[in-house]
Amino acid sequence: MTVKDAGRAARPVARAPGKRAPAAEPERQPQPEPQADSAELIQLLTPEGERVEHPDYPLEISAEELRSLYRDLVIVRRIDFEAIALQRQGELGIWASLLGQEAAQVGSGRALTARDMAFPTYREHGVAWCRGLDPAKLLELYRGVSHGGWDPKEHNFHLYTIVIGSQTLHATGYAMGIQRDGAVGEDGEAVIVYFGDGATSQGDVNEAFIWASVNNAPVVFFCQNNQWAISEPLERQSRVPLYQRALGFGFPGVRVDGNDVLACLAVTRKAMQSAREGQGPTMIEAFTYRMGAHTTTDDPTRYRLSAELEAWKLKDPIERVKQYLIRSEQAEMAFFDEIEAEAAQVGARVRAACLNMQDPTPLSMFDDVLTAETRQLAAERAGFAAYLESFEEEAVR
Ligand SMILES: Cc1ncc(C[n+]2csc(CCOP(=O)(O)OP(=O)(O)O)c2C)c(N)n1
Ligand SMILES: [Mg+2]
Repeated sequence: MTVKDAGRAARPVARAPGKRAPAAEPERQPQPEPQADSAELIQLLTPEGERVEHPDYPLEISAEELRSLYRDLVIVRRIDFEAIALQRQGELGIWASLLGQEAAQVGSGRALTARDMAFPTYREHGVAWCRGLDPAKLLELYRGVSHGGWDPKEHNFHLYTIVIGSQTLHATGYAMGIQRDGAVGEDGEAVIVYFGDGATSQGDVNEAFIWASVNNAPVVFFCQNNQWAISEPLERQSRVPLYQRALGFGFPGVRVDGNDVLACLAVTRKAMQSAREGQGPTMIEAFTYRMGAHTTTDDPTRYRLSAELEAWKLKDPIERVKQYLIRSEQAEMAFFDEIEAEAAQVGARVRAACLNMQDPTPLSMFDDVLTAETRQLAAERAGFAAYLESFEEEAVR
């Protein structure tokens, strides 16, 4: 199905009041809005909850699987709400909300096999859930009681990465490792790496595209285009739709409705299978919207219009699955109540876990820095220990 994503009003380029345009910026002739062409958006479930077919992405899905996806979507939204509330109450230092991006994350996350490896940014709480990571682990990082340390091998879910786009290189290197281990082919494994629309402007991401392409690496580049990189709108990142970037690097790019969990599942499944079989990388642009603030320290009302938010509310990723389940009689009303109750329980568990987290001892920050301690690290540890002891002496005096 072809959906035109036309109609996005061109936004004026924001400049601080009184600031002159940089002299180096050339005068531009008016150009068409880069994202407003009739790019094909792959969709299997409309915002109204109608199932539609796509010839390239046939998807057989049982009622049970559908209900299970709905459960994931509701639970991850609940975890997110709980974390935002905890931050507001001073229990977390900061939180990066996934609100609006649940379908992109659950759809792609559920397309992975246990052996596939996922490399997230800092917002992939829904993917973490699908991989089986305890959500409390994510909160440890945002509470500042750990450096984000979980064992990536335990759930094949790598550590959160704050340095924008750098994980695309890690993922590509990992994928090249899979190749060299001979784990590509029938029953092969592959890598998925998540990044944002803003990240596509980073050198690291472009280098990763080149490496992955020329090495035919088994990696899927999953870009959640949530339309914003903090306060920078998409049109400040690209003059072409993001998925078309892949073509210039020599591998396929597809744009999927990022608020459609079924389309995200089908498109990611196909791309991962192709990577596992040795057919190289794919870029998936999940066209979605960041419904909340960039993080809890951000105020989006300062740079974007509420009308935009209102338009995206109508495309809610959870509501359309609910409507479809009801309409196609694949769930009773009691099911939705059960899921609500379960989500509330998960939320309560995450909250309790957060409140029970112990502060680490200051010296523990030197642990796990390197596999073997160097003289320099030992000296830094000793210096810091002496510094801490000086407070005790002061207290005695
Ligand atoms: C290399 C680097 N530059 C700048 C930042 C600051 N920063 C944090 S998030 C962000 C925006 C990222 O936007 P996008 O890639 O669209 O991801 P989103 O947050 O929208 O999911 C920036 C610039 C950073 N963390 N790392
Ligand atoms: Mg973004």
